[in-house]
Amino acid sequence: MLLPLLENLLLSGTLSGSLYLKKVLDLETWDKFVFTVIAMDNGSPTGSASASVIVQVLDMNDNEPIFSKPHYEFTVEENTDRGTLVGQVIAADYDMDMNADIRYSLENANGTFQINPTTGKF
Ligand SMILES: [Ca+2]
Ligand SMILES: [Ca+2]
Repeated sequence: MLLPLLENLLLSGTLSGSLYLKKVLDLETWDKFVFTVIAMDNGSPTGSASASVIVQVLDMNDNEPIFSKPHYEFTVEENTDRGTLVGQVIAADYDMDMNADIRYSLENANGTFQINPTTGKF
């Protein structure tokens, strides 16, 4: 998402021209800021110049994966062949790239089931 004008989030120091954060940024809300910086002198007539600024927000791993449901229930008949698909679980993560890469694994499955670490099928 792109926020074209940003008056209350970043502050330009009057003399130094340094930019400081006024608020904590969240990439999942805004990932890029585009705005214009204006420099003015005190002469008469006043002279001014402008420059465009782009600030790209980098991702941190601040979101946990979330399953599509808190509880899954599947059925499987006895004597079903090994390797038969029993079900699939799906989780999503609001971060980006590596921070959103999800790997599935099983706990307490006693070796009876195996899960595909990338698809969630088991
Ligand atoms: Ca994450
Ligand atoms: Ca993030």
